[in-house]
Amino acid sequence: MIGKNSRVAALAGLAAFSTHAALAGATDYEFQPVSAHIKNNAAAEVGVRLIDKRTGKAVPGAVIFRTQLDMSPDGMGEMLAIHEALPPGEPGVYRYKADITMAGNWAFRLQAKVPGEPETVEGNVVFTAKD
Ligand SMILES: [Cu+2]
Repeated sequence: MIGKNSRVAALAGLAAFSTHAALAGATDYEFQPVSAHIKNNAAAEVGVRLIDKRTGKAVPGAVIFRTQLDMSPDGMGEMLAIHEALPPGEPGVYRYKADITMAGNWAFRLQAKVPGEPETVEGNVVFTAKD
């Protein structure tokens, strides 16, 4: 029994280390709002800039493969907004057209693959919608 418990402990330690190592890479990047204020209408433009925090520079070429826009900052995490990607413009800036149906604070959650970074980069950017 002692041997089995030791093995479990060793595996748990390895898992903790792996998680830490993964965060060290992905957290070099940050999604920031182009403008934290958006319109409260059916064609609101939601823009994020992906920054490499080590250089302060915008990062082009990221593949954003999962997004969700919800009102979790105002306690309405189940309230979602439909959105679609807009064509690329300024390098390192990723824009979406969103159907915003309520004034207040919206969280834009992203998961992305970034060139040269094996780990998935995640973002959670809060926007405030006003009439
Ligand atoms: Cu709401």
